[in-house]
Amino acid sequence: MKFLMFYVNDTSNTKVPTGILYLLTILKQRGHSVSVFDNSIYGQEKDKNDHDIRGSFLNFQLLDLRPYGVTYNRVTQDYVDTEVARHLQNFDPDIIGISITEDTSNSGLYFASLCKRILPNVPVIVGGVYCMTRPDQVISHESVDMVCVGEGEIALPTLVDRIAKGESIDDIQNLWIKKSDGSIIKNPVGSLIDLNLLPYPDLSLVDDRHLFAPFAGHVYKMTYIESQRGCPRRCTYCCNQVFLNTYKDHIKNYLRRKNVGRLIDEIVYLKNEYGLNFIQFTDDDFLLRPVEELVEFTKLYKERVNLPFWIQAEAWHATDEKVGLVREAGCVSISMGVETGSEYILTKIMKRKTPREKTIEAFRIMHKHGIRTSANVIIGVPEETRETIFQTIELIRECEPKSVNSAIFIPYYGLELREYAVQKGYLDDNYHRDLKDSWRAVLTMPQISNDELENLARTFVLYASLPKEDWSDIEKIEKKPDENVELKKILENKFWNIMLERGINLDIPGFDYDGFLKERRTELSMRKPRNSYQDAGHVGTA
Ligand code: B12
Ligand code: SF4
Repeated sequence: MKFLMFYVNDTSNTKVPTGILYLLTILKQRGHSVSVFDNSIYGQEKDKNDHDIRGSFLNFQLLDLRPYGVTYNRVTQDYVDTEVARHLQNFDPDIIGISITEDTSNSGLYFASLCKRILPNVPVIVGGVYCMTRPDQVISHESVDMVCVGEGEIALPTLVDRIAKGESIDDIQNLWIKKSDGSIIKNPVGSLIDLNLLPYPDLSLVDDRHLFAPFAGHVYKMTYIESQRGCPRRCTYCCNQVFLNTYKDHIKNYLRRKNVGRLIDEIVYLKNEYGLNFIQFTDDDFLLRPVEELVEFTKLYKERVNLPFWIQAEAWHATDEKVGLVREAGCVSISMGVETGSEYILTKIMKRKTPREKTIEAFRIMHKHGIRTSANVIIGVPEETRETIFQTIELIRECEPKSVNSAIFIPYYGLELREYAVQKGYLDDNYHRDLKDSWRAVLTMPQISNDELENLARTFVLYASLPKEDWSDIEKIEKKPDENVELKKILENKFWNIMLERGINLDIPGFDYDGFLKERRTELSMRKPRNSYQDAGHVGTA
């Protein structure tokens, strides 16, 4: 069978989409022919993409990725539509899959309509996290035939195999199926996949621009590795709630991890096959692994992989012993959710159980081990006030991370905090996240306006990093940015000097940066030009 997958990614937020790759690799291994239509490379939303906005929030220094071949074509929707039609004609798929998040669901469903217009008899299946929160909305779309309401690694290959054999597909777990009379079969979610049984992702299936990404001031050739899936906690603003609710009948098996030996084999394979020189783990909390496993991981990773890597961790598990182990293995940077400095917001609104002292201690430990740290905060949750935001600023000042990511709360479907916002009248029950809202505050709360929230998000890192004597000037650029352009430049310069001194960027000792770029340039010079359209270029993030 020929399976075509749409990777709907309008913001050109690159990096390898792990889940989709698992699905395609499994299908390919089963003898099916697979192809990807990836709209990341068209840069349709490039005037205001996440990278640029986060760069303007001073979350990191923007880097020019063009020398590494990471360029995009700024094109119109008509152009993309023609490309889709050409792809459909050339590949002539038997089944079409579309992967969406809430933000990209409008685009994804637009592609579904386009496919149906061109190939009306080819079934369309839609999957991705949004389908776990609003399967009814997705299946009701006239161009959608099936929705994957859970993990896809068993459901999708079963579907494709059965269609190939002409067998019934009506009882496949995790799938909702629309029948010709319009009725819908809603199969329950089945058991969770054992991560050890997954194939090594076939990175050749995605455009190699997804592999060249910036980190802390340099570009590396990297991929995401999923060593663990799930999180045991239930913070009210986090997508893990969606997964836990979806799999409420399988909760005991929800949090899974790959065996260390299996994990190392996969990384060694990917390193050798694709010439990777950096690894990022997607795990929500890499340090959840018990110490014995981290000891084994450290030994094998050093011996067999020996590449710098980045993880995310939760303060509870960032103990001296665990941080020391991953540091020894080659971990250069840890990203940690600090979220808020307000005790009330933390415990009552976010329902997070990590006390502020624990967070401060975790940063102290990570710095002691020479790890570059990055702190993530969320502002604008229900009941947030200017005062609670300044409590967060104070906490960040105490933690002294090397970089700070300030985000505004997004009320995605399926989150407890969204329900709360609706109940309190802060959010319209029909609110649906769209990319046009990127980095916008969307709740309507009496105690703080959205303008104030957005202005604070934009200046958050200045408040959190510059000496307090600068705060009155920061307030001027927070409140009247247009009238204080020069002042903004001066403060931003001062900020970069402080952060560069503190270590926002990182030179990995012994890494041959010049050699790597030269090698990439040679590789690119031997390639045929990608196409004749305007090369808009791209700046990326760390
Ligand atoms: C790594 C990551 C990225 C990477 C890779 C993206 C990717 N698609 O893999 C990058 C940096 C590119 C990225 C970008 C974005 N991300 Co992101 N990302 C993640 C993260 C941390 C892990 C994703 C992952 O690997 N999960 C594990 C895999 C196995 O699960 P999965 O991708 O959902 O796929 C499984 C199923 O959903 C299903 N499935 C998926 N697609 C399809 C398609 C078909 C046909 C079928 C049958 C099944 C199926 O099968 C897969 C295997 O089981 C998640 C959080 C999380 N824990 O999931 C956020 C998350 C998915 N991202 C999110 C968002 C918002 C975005 C962006 C919109 C951000 C932006 N404004 O640019 C873009 C959109 C990109 C896109 N179109 O996917 C949100 C989505 C929220 C929501 N409710 O919709 C999440 C949940 C985080 C959050 N804030 O809550 N992201
Ligand atoms: S600890 Fe992190 S990953 Fe886990 S539920 Fe809370 S926010 Fe989500």
